[in-house]
Amino acid sequence: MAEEKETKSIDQGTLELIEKAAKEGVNTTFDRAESIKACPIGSVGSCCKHCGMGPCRVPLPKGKEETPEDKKKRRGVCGATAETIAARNFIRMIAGGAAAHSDHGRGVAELFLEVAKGGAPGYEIKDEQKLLQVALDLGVEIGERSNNEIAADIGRIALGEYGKQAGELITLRKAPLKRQELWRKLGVAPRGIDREIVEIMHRTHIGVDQDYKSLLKQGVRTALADGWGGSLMATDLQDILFGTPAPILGQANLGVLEEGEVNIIIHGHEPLLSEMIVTVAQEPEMIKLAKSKGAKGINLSGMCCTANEILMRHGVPIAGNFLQQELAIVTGAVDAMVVDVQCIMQSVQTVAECYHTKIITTSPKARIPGATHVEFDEHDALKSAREIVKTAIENFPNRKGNIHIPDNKTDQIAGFSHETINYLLGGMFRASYRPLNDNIINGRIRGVAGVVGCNNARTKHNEAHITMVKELIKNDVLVLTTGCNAIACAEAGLLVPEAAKQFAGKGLAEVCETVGIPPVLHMGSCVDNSRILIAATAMVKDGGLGDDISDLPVAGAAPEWMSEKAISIGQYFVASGVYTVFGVTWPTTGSKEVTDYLFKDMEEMLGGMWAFEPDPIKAAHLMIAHIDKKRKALGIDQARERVLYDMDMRRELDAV
Ligand code: BF8
Repeated sequence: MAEEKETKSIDQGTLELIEKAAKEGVNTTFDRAESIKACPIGSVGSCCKHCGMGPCRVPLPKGKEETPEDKKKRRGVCGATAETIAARNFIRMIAGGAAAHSDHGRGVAELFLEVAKGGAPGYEIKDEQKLLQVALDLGVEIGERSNNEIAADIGRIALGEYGKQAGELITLRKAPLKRQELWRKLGVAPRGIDREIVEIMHRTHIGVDQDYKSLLKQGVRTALADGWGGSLMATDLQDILFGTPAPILGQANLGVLEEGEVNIIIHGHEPLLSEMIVTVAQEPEMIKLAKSKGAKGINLSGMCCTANEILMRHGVPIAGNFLQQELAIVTGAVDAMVVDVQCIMQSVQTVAECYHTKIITTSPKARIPGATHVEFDEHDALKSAREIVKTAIENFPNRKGNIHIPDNKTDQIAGFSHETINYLLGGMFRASYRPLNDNIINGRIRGVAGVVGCNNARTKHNEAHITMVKELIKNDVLVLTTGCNAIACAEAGLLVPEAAKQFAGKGLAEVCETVGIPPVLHMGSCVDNSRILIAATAMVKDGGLGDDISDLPVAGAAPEWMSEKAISIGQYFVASGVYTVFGVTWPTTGSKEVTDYLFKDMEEMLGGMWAFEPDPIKAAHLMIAHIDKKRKALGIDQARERVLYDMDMRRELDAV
């Protein structure tokens, strides 16, 4: 039993709850991952189910090299080759991911416009400085106009970007100039967000685009529409409405649940409703009501990316990441789990039925049979939030008594938006990335890695995340994190400044100590990967590290990815010039041509490319090798060999 437990998570509390679930006969994702085998043909992209003549399976020949004769036979009923099939499947994943992020962005833009027009009481513009910055980015007149007038124009322009038919997305202009030119030259600058996603669905319909290179190019265009379009707008508009994150102390892991309080977990992705729940849970009438039911108070916590959103802005604790969602309910202490969209397992409802937990769905786009539905109305968001919090409080007396909350929680410092990093490094009046660039040039920091993405029930929970991140920081690579990787890092104690001394290499530790930052910087949720793009652009603009993102000593990774969103993110990292390594499994290995194109040819085209390596240590070293390659190309590889830096040497390096 002990051995079996060991294979499922590196986190003690998670293991305790897996065991509790087993004892109580509760089926979880960990059980299903064992009983359901992934289809070996579909998982490598060799199954086409896009029409009623299929599904057509076109597997590689078993146990031998593929011959030209074999290749001829690997076709679907319509004649589509294994390459076409793998590329179609891959870019449909991009379409799914880009749609999820961008539809989230659209929802934010709609609310934003309503707020500007005064139609969404309870919301307000919290970050005026960012409002003005975004106005400048989008070419909105500022002059003597009120914030609401400016915001209304921003909202209209942002919404217009979704349905735009021609030209290119305005926010592409935030990328380095050289990168923008490259996208234009390659014909991958997205026109409108919805248009690119729809075009993937069209091109991958039977009998349309049957050239894998052409299909993959549309994948690039659509992913760019996500990263530099829908996701970027979601982040920017959320910052204006809810505040741009700044460093904040919080806690993480299942131990944040409180036995004596009403526990409400907010799970999903969009902060529109969760922001209101945060407000309502602090209202004296709600606390009074909770006490009248025998609770000491109300304890809010988050799960998955909603958790990151409300942590970054309010310090609300995080109960867990993707693979911990059912286990939170297994504690027996969750009175309500409020969900909106994305990464919510349908089984939270079946697990909840074994305890007393109420699952409350809130989005008209995402219903779960058996759950309570309280539809979020942005025109009266406080009313929706109050109804939800009341439902949770009234459920407190229904607990069944079989409660176990693991005794594990860690401190974390989150809130590292691009603006915050800029400020921390350079100060209010000379905010810049200069000290980061300088420390990369002088070799104290070897490079920067964006490590992001999901958990995957096919691998040991959090293991690849933590192994990779520790290996990177040990080798003086500063890590920027988002999504479920950020939560894993928080749970492992990597998001506090003291972690630098304990886990980072000497150079990185020195810089972290001087600036007072952790070696791993939590930048937010998955849509906030756009913050990493902006940080990379700021590094380029600050000078000394080349003139495009592809020149920077940086790399990206998603060691435990599973969602389509992760594929879209990876593709926009690659298309932005970043070498990007994924773990677990790779969805195109059924076609050598398609895989080679992604892993090799894309570097020639875009300066960034995909790689696949399930071993997190090896993957970290692929990233480090790439970082070193870039250092060499920049002529700063020698700097790392210097041991002591006197002032003259520093000045010399500053002048590079
Ligand atoms: O958007 S990292 S499991 S929660 S998909 Fe989902 Fe993956 Fe977590 Fe957030 Ni992102």
